[in-house]
Amino acid sequence: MIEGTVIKGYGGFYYVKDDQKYVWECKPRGRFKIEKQLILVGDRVQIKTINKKNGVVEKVLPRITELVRPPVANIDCAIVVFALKSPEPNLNLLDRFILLAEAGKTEPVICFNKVDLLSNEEVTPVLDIYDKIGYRTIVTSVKTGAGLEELRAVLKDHISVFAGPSGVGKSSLLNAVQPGLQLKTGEISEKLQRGRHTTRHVELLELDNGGYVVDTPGFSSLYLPQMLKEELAGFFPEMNNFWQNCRFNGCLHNQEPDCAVKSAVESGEINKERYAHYIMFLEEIVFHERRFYK
Ligand SMILES: Nc1nc2c(ncn2[C@@H]2O[C@H](COP(=O)(O)OP(=O)(O)OP(=O)(O)O)[C@@H](O)[C@H]2O)c(=O)[nH]1
Ligand SMILES: [Mg+2]
Ligand SMILES: [Zn+2]
Repeated sequence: MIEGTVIKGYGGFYYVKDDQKYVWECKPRGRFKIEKQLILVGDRVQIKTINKKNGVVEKVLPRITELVRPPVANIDCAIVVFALKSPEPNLNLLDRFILLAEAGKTEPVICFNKVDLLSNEEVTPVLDIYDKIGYRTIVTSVKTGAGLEELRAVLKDHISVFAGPSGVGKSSLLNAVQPGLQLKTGEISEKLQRGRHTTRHVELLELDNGGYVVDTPGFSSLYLPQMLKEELAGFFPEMNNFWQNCRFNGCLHNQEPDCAVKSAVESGEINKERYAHYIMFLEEIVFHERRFYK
């Protein structure tokens, strides 16, 4: 048996890199299908080799972390990439990505790319929202090289995933961070102002500085992770300083009277747009509870 890491799944095969950095093309053992066990990129697996090139995945070792979207295992750090412009950042989607990362026990780092397309005054308000909450943010440009050194430092010695909508520059950033990767990148369609899913597969790449990164195809919508409505506020760190002062225990910061979180929104201490997303997410969770737990 050889142990290795799944670096890619493609056409029914899993590509497993062993500790000598040799890549084996593997089929999963038949029972994986029966037991509906999934093999994810990032998984540590044991394989039995058949010849000098092929093997069979016999066992998936226990995962340290697991992200549902994008589907990857054993990641420490989720680089949530959004373009500041072209395509316009969708902050509702950004907040969903952050939530997914945190629910998957993975630290989110927000990377605002394409800063070359905006003036400083245009960048500051968006950045401020997330800086103030305490999220780690990086502002980058593949065109000017801004922020790339900082991004490299974040990736060093970590296993990170690049996630975000299509066309925001995930693959371009990776190419810039490590010349030689030669990942395919795509033009933004002028008419739609969206990418066209240039990256088609989830793939784990090894960096020269000791880090590993997963490039993923972008997506434009995202379901929330499964959780109880009472848990949601815990994923909005800016609410932490306030909810102890709500009148009701178990206040959902929605319709309840004397809610300290709502007061903080009114006084501007909590960002209104973030709060609006909180309410939208809350309604989504309640809707799912009604459907599934009745
Ligand atoms: N102006 C500007 N354009 C950029 C920057 N980074 C990437 N682009 C352009 O944005 C387009 C999309 O880049 P990709 O790297 O393919 O985007 P992606 O996020 O990997 O997209 P998918 O693989 O479809 O998810 C390309 O035309 C890039 O040249 C940047 O910093 N500034
Ligand atoms: Mg890409
Ligand atoms: Zn409240």
